[in-house]
Amino acid sequence: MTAINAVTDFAVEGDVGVVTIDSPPVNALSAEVRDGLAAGVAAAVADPAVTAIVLICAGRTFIAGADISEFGKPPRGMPLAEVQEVIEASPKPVVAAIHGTALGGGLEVALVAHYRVAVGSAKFGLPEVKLGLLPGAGGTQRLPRLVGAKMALDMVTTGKHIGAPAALAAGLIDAIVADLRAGAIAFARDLVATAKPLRKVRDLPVTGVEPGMFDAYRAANARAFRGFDAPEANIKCIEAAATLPFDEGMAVERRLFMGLMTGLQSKAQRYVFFAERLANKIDGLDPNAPLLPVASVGIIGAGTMGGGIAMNFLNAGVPVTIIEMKAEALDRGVATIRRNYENTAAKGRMTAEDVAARMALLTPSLDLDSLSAADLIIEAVFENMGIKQDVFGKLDRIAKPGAILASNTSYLDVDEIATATSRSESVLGLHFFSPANVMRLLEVVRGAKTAPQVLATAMATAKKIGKVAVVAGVCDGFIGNRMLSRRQEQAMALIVEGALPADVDRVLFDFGFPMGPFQMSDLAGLDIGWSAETSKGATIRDRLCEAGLRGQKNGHGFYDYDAQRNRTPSPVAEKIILDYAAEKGVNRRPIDDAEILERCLYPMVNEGAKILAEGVAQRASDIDIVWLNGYGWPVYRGGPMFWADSVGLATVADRLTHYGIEPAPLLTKLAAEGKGFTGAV
Ligand code: 3H9
Repeated sequence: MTAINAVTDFAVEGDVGVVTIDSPPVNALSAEVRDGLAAGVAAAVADPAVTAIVLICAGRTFIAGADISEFGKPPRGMPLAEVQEVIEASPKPVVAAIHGTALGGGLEVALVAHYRVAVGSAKFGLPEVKLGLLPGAGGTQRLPRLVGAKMALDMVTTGKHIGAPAALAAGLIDAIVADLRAGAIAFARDLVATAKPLRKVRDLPVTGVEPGMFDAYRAANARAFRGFDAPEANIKCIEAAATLPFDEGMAVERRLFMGLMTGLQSKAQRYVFFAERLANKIDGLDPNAPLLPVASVGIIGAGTMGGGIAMNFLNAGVPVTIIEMKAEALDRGVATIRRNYENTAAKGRMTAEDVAARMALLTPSLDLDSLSAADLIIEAVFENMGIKQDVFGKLDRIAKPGAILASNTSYLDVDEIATATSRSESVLGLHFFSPANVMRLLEVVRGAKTAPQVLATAMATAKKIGKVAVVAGVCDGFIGNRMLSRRQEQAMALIVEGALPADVDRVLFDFGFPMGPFQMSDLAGLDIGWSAETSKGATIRDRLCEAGLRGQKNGHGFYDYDAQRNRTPSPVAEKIILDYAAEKGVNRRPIDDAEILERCLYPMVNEGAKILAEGVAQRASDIDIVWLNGYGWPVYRGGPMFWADSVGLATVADRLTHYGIEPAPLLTKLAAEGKGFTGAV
């Protein structure tokens, strides 16, 4: 075996040259990997003993893509296109041997090999669209030549991975082997023995092209692609592959790739990729410290929240005991969980056995004592300090020593809840977002006394159940809801001063949110936390509820809803708003879209600055991850803090002052220094 460079080895096995890349963690195409690949293949070509070449990777995966951390930096090493040229032009057949994930530039390297073999567990994808990009190393031109135009469209616009069996059926790979190295070498030898041609994907025709297919695809996916630049650029590339000679298609791909690469959307999406991974890291905590076991979970409350939380654990194979006070509520909760699973099964996304296996992990109980053996207990009862403290006091007596005691509170003081126990070190908040089995975000609320091991275990557990977890400190509403409150205040003020709910919602929808604040209120229910007995008609919300408007659930809220949930502005709500404004002596005025946007979003950024300065969030990017995963902030705008950086903090501070809101000290300071929150723009 010869070392080609620090990450590449070359060995000759009989008559087959094996080039091995070993660049942890994911063999991304760094300058060293690119140089090593080219030099390794060149060495194999030059070696007279070698008749065929295998490209293989050590570690957990084949090449997982370009090295994203190199993007935007001065170029080093051999350009990928030249490396690919060396491989494709090899006079000896090159076989890519794939395990783990062949993604992005990694798959594009495999596509210039003459043949591809993989183990059965390997996965393939061109996920560049998720980074606001397109496969810029010939992926859009070569993939449709193997799998056809339709499947290529799906793969590049969604970024989804496909498994080895599907890849084999589609022609993306040529064989599935049990032992990767031995199987690939045998495959390569067989190519030579049977004198198979050097098969260059670029020379194949694109199959499956149908008239009108590209426009039909655009129309069918318009909703999913709304606001994003990259899906359209990806479609244009596949269209070019279908209609132009290979080299011209490559030129289109290169041009569109550069356009995306230099744009703000891709910058935002690449930032999000790393931000998501960073959120899992806790400052000052040893990532290798041992964790507590979480082999069984108790959940108190079988309502919408408790049931949704339970499903996360059942899905991950963790047994759950779920508690209610009354048999009727318990039965209802369990029936809802079952119905949710059965609906999923009816859509073909789960088998009847999967449903049965999950339900078998669920133990309903009316007795809090049955949580005595649980490793993690999550309380999801009514949002009231007295009730929560009562539950935690009981848990203190029941739970085994070392059990983690978590509250799903969305606003309350976790430290105050913890005082009901004699073990504050075991208490923390786990704030799930509704519907808890669907939403990816989990705010992990660190109390003043929460033990580091408890916190680290909560973060690891979140990852296990597929959540994106962000650590938050104790404060009213933590990171997400605390910022949301600022937006709500402004949205309500705007409709008093002259805008209508539909104006505010439209502006935020156009910005990229899935819905605006008034649609969101209607969806959640206007009467959450409202009661007829105590209502004083002091707010617009009180008055809407007093008039019987409850939101989507009774068909009337800020909007009226028909049976298909289509909405039209409610004249009743509008009259209530106008009367309220008149009563307060407000002279309503026209409010333009720019003001709506600035007043809804800049105060949130301002609150984010306070959250950061107080240490409630560890870093600005964590705040962005909360808003991206919990509240539908458009990913191509990177989150509120990244977005504020892209607008310029001096502008944000000026406009806040203009609207009579005092900029937070951190915002003022960074603006004066010409800096941003994230350092990423
Ligand atoms: C591309 O290829 C463009 C070309 O078309 C055009 C070129 C001209 N680069 O996710 P994990 C790091 S665009 C740099 O926790 P997992 C990651 O930050 C690229 N670093 O592991 C993390 O670091 P740390 C297209 C990368 O097992 C560590 O590796 N490719 C890259 O859950 C482990 O990552 C993609 O978009 C990278 N490409 O999942 C694939 N990838 O430990 C992106 C990972 O310091 N990657 N890192 O936090 C993935 O989807 C997942 O990482 C993967 C492994 C499935 C591979």
